Amino acid sequence: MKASAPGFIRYALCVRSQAQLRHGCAAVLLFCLPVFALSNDPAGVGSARLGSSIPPHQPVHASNTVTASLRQLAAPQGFFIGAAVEAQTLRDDAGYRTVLAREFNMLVAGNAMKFGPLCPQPDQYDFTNADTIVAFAATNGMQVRGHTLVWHQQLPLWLEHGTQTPAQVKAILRKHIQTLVGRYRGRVAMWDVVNEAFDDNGPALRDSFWLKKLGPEYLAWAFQWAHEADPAAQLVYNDFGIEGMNAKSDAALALVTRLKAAGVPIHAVGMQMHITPEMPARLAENIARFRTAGFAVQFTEVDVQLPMPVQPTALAQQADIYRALLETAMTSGINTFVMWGFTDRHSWVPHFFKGKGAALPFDEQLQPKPAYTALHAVLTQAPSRR
Ligand code: 9MR
Repeated sequence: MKASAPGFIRYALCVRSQAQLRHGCAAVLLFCLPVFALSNDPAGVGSARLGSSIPPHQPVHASNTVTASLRQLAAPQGFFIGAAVEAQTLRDDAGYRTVLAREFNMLVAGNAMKFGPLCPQPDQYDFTNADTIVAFAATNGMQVRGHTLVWHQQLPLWLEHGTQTPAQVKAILRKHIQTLVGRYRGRVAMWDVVNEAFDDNGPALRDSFWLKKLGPEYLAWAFQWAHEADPAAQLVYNDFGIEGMNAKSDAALALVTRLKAAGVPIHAVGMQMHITPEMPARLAENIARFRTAGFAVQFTEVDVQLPMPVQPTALAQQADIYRALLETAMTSGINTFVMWGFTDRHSWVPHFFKGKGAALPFDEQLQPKPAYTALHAVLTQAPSRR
């Protein structure tokens, strides 16, 4: 289902309880893979920050061949291939950790850096899960995307249902952004500063908690506060349904262009890319117009959901979409391709879309699917095309 299709709205209505998202403490089991640093600056945010690293020899079996992993193919091309992760899963699932460290050179916290899960009581932050993810990334030579500073979902209940005045809400948001970005300064390369500010189907701004309390100025303030807390971080506007040419992406382009022209530190646009096996309309053309306006473009939450039970023809169709997405990214100047998870063992899709699933390139047994083989082939062939 494309993000703009009516059914996608369901996901906004089905927020899991925040209790489900709070995870307990446990020791972090980490890998110690040898690494080397890249000398280029692929994401344009400073080589010290994004000097990527890969394990030198971690072969993977895909299609009965022994070959390099995705990150081993991506890193020399200055490319970041990433996945969203949950800290509890990192702690509990050794197979998950192994595949993650072997295949990816970028991580994003699926939930651990959201305001509600991080700050269940006023001024009481629990960084356990976020720290777990950032430490795993550092140990395994991976970059971290921060997700997300300002969103209408997963807010702390004390705030969402509180009686704070607009001035107090402004001070709370500023403190939150500066606490979080400040803590990970130098360790989180890029932040989704504002997430999903537009209505599900656009083009109007979402009548969110933030818009109601603060008015549209909250958008510029959030970027400014994040920039103050870490001037080297790449700051991103992230949304769904802005992948193709449509009224919502028109509105997003107009917004980020207006902010940039006003001197707001906004550097990139994240296209989430939660889709069905159908390409967004005129994707390359849409990416090009954001880049022409001066923004880096990233694919930030890629998954391609299928009807369940999954059929071989659907897996082949899904592989074609993953192939086309990565090819489009690599031929459009994009260097960040992050999936919303990597294994069907842990994915939001079956929980939010009845009868849908199998959206990621590894199956529930952590075995590579045709989609993995497709990604691998694109990365293998890419140097000759770039
Ligand atoms: O994957 C996240 C899931 O575990 C949460 O329950 C959900 C809450 O709405 O958020 C999911 O992540 C979302 C992301 O933060 C923003 N874009 C859409 C993602 C999938 O819903």
